[in-house]
Amino acid sequence: MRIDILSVLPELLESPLQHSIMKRAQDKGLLEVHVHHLRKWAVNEYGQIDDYQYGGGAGMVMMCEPLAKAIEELSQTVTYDEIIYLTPDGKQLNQQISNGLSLKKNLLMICGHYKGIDERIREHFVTMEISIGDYVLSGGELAAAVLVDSIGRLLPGVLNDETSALFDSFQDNLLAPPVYSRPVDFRGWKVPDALMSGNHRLIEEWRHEQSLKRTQDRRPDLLKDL
Ligand code: 6GU
Repeated sequence: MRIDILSVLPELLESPLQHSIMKRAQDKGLLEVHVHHLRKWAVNEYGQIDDYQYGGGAGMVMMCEPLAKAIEELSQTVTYDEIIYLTPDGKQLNQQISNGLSLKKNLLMICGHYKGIDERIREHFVTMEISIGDYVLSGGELAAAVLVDSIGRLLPGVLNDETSALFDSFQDNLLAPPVYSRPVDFRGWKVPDALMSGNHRLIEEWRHEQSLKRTQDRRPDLLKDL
């Protein structure tokens, strides 16, 4: 999969995409991420990409021209399956959306700043608008990093058996069960007997029960969705 990202703060995207599982995905050639500085398509020699909003009011708007030029130039070499604008008024990201996007070949992500991007870019270029939750971030970069991570780890071959996405919370609308490691007794706090039984069926039953209980207690809304 290839992901292109348009940003005015590409530095914010570097670290999250260059370590751990995202690094492995790229090293293995399963994921290619290209971050483009929007200033490359600025309207003048001062690197301007934003301007005041019509109608007045505080806050700048990211202008049409740099975004349109960037999208059109990139689209000459890549055919995008989706052009995604990261915005707090988009559809809230969930595992289903990430699963769907992980099946695509080419994605373009646009990170907003200031008051956001000119509405005409949303109308004429953007095919999907995504928010990562009901809170405000300073810009779309951290949201784009979250989205790339959630998609990238689903690509076939990125995760190994141990980290398999099949066992993730949310993949089956259930939260993950509690986990324990050595020692079996820490300060008198014991590992549940079921996990020490050596009986795989008993262990799986216990884990499933715990998942259900945890989901009922903490996220009853997930069970309603089933
Ligand atoms: Cl995608 N962008 C910004 N700026 N804030 C957000 C967000 C996105 N999702 C939640 N808050």
